Amino acid sequence: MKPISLTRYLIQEQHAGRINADLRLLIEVVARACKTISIAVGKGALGGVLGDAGTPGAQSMNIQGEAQKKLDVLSNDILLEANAWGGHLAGLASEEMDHSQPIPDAFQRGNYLLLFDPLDGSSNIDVNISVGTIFSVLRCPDGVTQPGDEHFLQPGTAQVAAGYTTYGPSTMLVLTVGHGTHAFTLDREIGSFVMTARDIRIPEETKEFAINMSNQRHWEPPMQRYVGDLLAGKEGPRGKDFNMRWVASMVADVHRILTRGGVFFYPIDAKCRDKGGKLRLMYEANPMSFIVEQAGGAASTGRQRMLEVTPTGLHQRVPVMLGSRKEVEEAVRYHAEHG
Ligand code: AHM
Ligand code: MG
Repeated sequence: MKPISLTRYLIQEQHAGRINADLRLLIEVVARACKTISIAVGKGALGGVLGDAGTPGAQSMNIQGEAQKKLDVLSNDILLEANAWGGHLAGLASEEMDHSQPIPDAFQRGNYLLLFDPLDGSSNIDVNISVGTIFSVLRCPDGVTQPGDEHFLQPGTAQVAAGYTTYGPSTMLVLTVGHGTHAFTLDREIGSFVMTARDIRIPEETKEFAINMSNQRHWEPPMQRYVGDLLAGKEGPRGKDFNMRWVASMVADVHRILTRGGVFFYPIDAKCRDKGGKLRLMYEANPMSFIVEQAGGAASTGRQRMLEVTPTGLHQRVPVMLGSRKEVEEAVRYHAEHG
């Protein structure tokens, strides 16, 4: 079969009545912005884009109190600029911005809301390890022309599209519009995303898990017991040996899971307990959970299906467990036993 471009795939989805022209064009704009980010990431030190944002002694921080990298700021600007005038959005929200932004009066407005983590895994930028962009698309509530933060607080089940781009050895865009999860590889010579995996299926079972093990002593008891049983291997209650991988870029870890199965965890630990977790519901957990569910996997907080969490804040954090369905269910079972 001749490979098809992202553009052609989106047109086919539109003709099949699964997306409208506005959503198609919105996704095209996001994909174009990701190509620009890919070029900036790819230049690395040659582009003068590595290192921290701000000035020495006056490090730039985001709303989460995290130090921003130059590429965090640049990627945010690229996505904002590209999407502001597209005509398909009513508003945008970013992990790097305190509040959402309605589309200015000077531009044509549309009916969608876009949320993004412009450069996830940015602690990996300076060491040349994969980073990525994650995005989520919601509908703007009827009758709202100037959306505020509260209009973005919709559960993950309300997403109409979600995707991520991973800037690794190759740049890949993984997308769902609610009809399966598909992957597109950037053909750098022709400058277009080409479908390289249709209808990805995550194996239901796995022998590979991803977690930051250095936090082990800070986890809650069910997580301690669950991972303890994985580490016990063949001799333990699980009766099989598990392998571990941790890139510390969620996009790269999730991408591996979509490719060959596995489970990803960022549980609550003593360091992030007050905040509710480390990863963000609206920019990371929800879009990734939609993508994973559409590929036959599962995603949970440990106590609730991720996509059914009612958001209470734009930058809300949650514990995350997602990937191979049966293994996520196993981890959830450990949590249920602890109440
Ligand atoms: P970021 O959005 O500030 O880059 O943080 C999110 C990242 C995830 O990509 C990754 O899974 C996690 O933080 C890594 O955390 P740790 O450094 O604790 O291993
Ligand atoms: Mg992030």
